[in-house]
Amino acid sequence: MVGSQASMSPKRSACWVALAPLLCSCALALQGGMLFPRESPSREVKALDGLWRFRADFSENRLQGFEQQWYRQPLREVRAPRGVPESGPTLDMPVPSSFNDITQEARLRNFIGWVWYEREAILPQRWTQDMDMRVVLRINSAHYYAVVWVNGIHVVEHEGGHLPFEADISKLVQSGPLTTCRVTIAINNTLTPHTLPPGSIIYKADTSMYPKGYFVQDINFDFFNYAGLHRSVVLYTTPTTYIDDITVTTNVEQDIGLVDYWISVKGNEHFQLEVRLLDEDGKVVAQETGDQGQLRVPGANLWWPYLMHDHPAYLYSLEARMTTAGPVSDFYTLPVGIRTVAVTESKFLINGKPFYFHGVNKHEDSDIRGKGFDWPLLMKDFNLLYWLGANSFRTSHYPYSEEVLQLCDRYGIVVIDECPGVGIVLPQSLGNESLRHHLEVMEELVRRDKNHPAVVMWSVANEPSSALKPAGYYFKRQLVGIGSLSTMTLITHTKTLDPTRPVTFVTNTKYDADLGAPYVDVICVNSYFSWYHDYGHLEVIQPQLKSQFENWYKTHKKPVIQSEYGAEAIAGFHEDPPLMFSEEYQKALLENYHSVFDQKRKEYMVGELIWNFADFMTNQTPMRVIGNKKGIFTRQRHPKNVAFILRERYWRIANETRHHHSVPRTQCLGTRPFTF
Ligand code: BDP
Repeated sequence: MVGSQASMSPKRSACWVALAPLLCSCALALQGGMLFPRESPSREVKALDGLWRFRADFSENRLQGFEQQWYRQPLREVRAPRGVPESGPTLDMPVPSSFNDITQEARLRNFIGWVWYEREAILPQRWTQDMDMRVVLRINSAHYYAVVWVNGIHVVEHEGGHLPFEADISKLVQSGPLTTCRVTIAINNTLTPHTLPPGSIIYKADTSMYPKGYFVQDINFDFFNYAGLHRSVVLYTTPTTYIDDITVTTNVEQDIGLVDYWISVKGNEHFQLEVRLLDEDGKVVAQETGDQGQLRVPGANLWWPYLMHDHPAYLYSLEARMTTAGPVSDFYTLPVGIRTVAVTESKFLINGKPFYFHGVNKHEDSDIRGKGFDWPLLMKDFNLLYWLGANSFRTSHYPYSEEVLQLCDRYGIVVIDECPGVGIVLPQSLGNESLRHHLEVMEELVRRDKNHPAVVMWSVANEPSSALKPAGYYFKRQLVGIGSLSTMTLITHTKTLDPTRPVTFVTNTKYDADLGAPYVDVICVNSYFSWYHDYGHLEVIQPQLKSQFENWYKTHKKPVIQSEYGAEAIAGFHEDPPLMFSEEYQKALLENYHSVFDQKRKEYMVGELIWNFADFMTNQTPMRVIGNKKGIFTRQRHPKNVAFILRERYWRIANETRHHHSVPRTQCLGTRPFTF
């Protein structure tokens, strides 16, 4: 990679500098909600999926696009001033998709720096003429840092590649006789020690070995840093007085389902709210008025995980109807699952019943699309999860698309919702600057996913260097100074945002050295016995795994999940006796793990999540053969032999634990509202 600087426009650095005091000064609470854009009688949604014009800024400093203000006129018409070389023609780029694997250009696949996306959207006339309508531009995922212009006017910037952000563009599109608007999005995929995930740009200054200005992106996580517009970009409308956010928490008393709700309305202080809860047959089972209240549902159908009940994943619909004295009204419908979550010293309880996670870790990853959202892939994955008898997954190692979580709600797949805190290994990634950003990402994550019944636990990180001294403070749970969010560290902060769900992070640190583990609700441990050490020695797995469980439990007296374990197998490689990378070795390794799991799940072990659901792309290294091959399915979702072993196991476990019909006692961790 050639270039003197990978990343930041002056604008970008300025933005980060400007954010710092804001975040320090306890003003972490985000402005406004992030309700999923849904059509309703008062709301329209227009997806801007399809082909966008695309140009990567290959200039040496990667700043040509900013210097030439590519956002000011349609990208295709940009003519470089005399003497300055053209940065190249535009390409057609599909959205949603990563850009990396779309073309045959190696330099685009490995590109670091700014890429530019642009397209026109045709607006219905009423959107531009009805002054009682808001028009909002929402970008569901732009990895990693994004700057957005509409008709050449800067409208929003956002840091972080996995969570949505929005701009109200009503004024821009309603200021003249416009029928189209031009959306330009510049995206920078550079990772620094303070981004999430972190990374470092390494400059290779030795010109006897590298071309002038050569640099590479170094990362400490094991998946390819795909970039681009990974999820839909949408335009949607609301009335000018509108339902901005809804927060729902649920509880159960005897056989009565309790749905507490808080609704925030923006645009006018004078409004009425009617809230109705409908069952799956469309019958109103409870109603209330006002912006907060409790809906009581006698004989409630609870939301149960897949394979735990005959009718899993029961969803009610919460219909919110806001009216004002004038003609404006707004409608929003939110799916609601009534369920409780609790953790004891040795159990994870859903609706008061012990829940055992038999599931997978996933990635958003596939051929050609990279991390681009794709409905056929998603449905295939859910069909495979059902086939496998999996009841859960962890969103390793970043928040997945909202459509994924909606399907989990509908199918009863339980989710450990992980933020992009992966690869936090350098001491500077455990400092205040990183922590501030991490707290904000947790706010964005909880704000987006708080209402999903499928989400039962937050994971704030994967395998951080939790033995390093600053980790104790970084992950801490106690409130150090009342009234100041900046003094709350990661786990406290997350628990304040959502007192109803347990919080964890996933560790691979030794049980007696982990400074963050005292603050989690559930111990989640990754281990790779007989893979990353004692290679080839399957016989060490059982004693090592037993000590792992016993040590963690003895030290912390908390339920334990085996959050990762696995072995690489290249589909079609066979060896007997088993050798590493053969399907037989993967099978034998799993069977050794399973015999220990079967002892420990009678005690305090509450879950096993295989690494990984499917093979996935990584950086090129001598340890990886075109990606990580620890999938039980190939990247194309073909089963390896081990998928059948796991299928037999998961169905057997499910049959031991299904059919819990009795009504649980109240088991919620709390019912306070969120603090947005
Ligand atoms: C674990 C990481 C995961 C890796 C896996 C592996 O959490 O992201 O892909 O190791 O090496 O430590 O396969």
